[in-house]
Amino acid sequence: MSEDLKLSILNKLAADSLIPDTKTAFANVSSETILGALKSLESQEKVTYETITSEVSSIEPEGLDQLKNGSYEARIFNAIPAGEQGISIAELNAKFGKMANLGMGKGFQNKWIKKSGANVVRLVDSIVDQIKADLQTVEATGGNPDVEVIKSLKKRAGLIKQSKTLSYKVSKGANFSTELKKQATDLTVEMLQSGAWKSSEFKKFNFDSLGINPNGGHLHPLMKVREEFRQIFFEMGFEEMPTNNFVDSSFWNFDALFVPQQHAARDLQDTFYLINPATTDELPDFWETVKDVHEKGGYGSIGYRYTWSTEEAKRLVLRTHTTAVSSHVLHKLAQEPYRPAKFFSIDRVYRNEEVDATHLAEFHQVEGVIADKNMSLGSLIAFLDIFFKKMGITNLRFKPTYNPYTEPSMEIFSWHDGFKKWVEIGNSGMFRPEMLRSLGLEEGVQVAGFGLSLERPTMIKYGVDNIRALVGHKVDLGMVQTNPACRLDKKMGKEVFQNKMIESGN
Ligand code: FB9
Repeated sequence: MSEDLKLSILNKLAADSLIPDTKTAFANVSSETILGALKSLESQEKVTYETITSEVSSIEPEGLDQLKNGSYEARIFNAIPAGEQGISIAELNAKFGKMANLGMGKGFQNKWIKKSGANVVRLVDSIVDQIKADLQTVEATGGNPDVEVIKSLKKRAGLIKQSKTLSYKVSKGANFSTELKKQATDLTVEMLQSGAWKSSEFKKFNFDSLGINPNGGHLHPLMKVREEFRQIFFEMGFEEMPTNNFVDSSFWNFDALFVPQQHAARDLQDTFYLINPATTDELPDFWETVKDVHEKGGYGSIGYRYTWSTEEAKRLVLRTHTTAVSSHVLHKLAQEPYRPAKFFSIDRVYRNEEVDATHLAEFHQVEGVIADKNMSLGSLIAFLDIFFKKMGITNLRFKPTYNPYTEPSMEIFSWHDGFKKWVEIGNSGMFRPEMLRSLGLEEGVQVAGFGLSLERPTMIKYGVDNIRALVGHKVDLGMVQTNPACRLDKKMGKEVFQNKMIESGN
């Protein structure tokens, strides 16, 4: 196809030495196809061309109806009998439906008709239906009437639509000829061996052609919000904890955190226990310290007064919280000379829980721990104020709660303007000495901790009200590919907490 088109362009040029407007010369060929042929002929310098942009008007369905049957006002006028009596508006409405109002409105405007009581009467004997006439002009000129006509028709919505058309003025190029030699697009070994390259014409490289957009990866919204949290933590001087072990022993996930072995959280319906391997071979060297504090207490605690089982502690689990990672890191910290330290983790945790619109069996926990001396619950509250302010969440309130590994513990709430209610945005507390001392941290070192999920803020940020639309096999990849960048800044918090928070069980 395009070869013949190229040939017919060259022949036309040979005949007329100029093609003033390809749209008329090649009426049934799209401007894209013509452009393709011209670009190729231009690359062989056979032709040069200029682009002609013109507006063409096409008549919309409503326009076609008035072209065929006259404008609404003309139809109304023609329906009104001459004379004082005229016709009742009710009759016109009955006869012309919603067009009656439009027609009468224009008729009044054009001073063709007027109201008299419940009727309308003619003010003139005859009218000129300019709308219909203009539409006929558009049709007759193939959509190129003069601007007056366009202007008056554009005043009425729905009659005509204007679209830009491209056309080209083509002239002979420096290397014009009517014979089209197939241009080589590659210098091949055969051409080199045969010497054919000497007589071949090579297609010019088109350096403007756009490359194929490599289908790049897209960060999942969760990962974008995760990145925002990471930046906030780094900003506040936190070190990131290594979370690349979803499987851990009950010892690190529970026992080291002073969670008693018969605690409900350790039950099957809350925790995924591994079957193979079901247990870890050995416990870390300070396991007896943990055993003792569970059984007999110490460090000011009376302990739980039960027989602690190493077998139970060795059972392998899918970690139920990244606090398991915190216990590893705090134990390692205890091996070093004392230093205040801040650590954070953001990664997957597993809870064998009922799945509902906002809870899956796995979610990402965001956790921060702050080890220091002379820290009080007040410093934790003050810290949380600053932390959440960095994502635009203000106006916090704290409600006492219970965690086996922190005392005192607090749920964190923030007032949500949109829902006129307090929304739970996390949990926190001061880690118990039974945990810290048995991990090896010296007397006087306190550790504050807090945690929240990654899914909740992400769902709110991206307006996702069912977690399955955010995570899992039902996610539409389009959402991942097109979701906007994430800024967990002041605006976000305000925006989230002022208008869009999902009415979900928080
Ligand atoms: O994320 C939660 N809520 C939340 C967070 C942010 C948010 O939006 C922000 C605007 C940007 C909106 C809501 N929660 C914690 C509260 C609830 O959603 C809760 O119902 C569900 N929780 C999860 C656990 O569910 C079983 C969220 C998850 C959670 C809970 C507690 C911790 C971590 C995650 C913790 C902890 C902790 C405590 C002390 C010391 C160390 C860690």
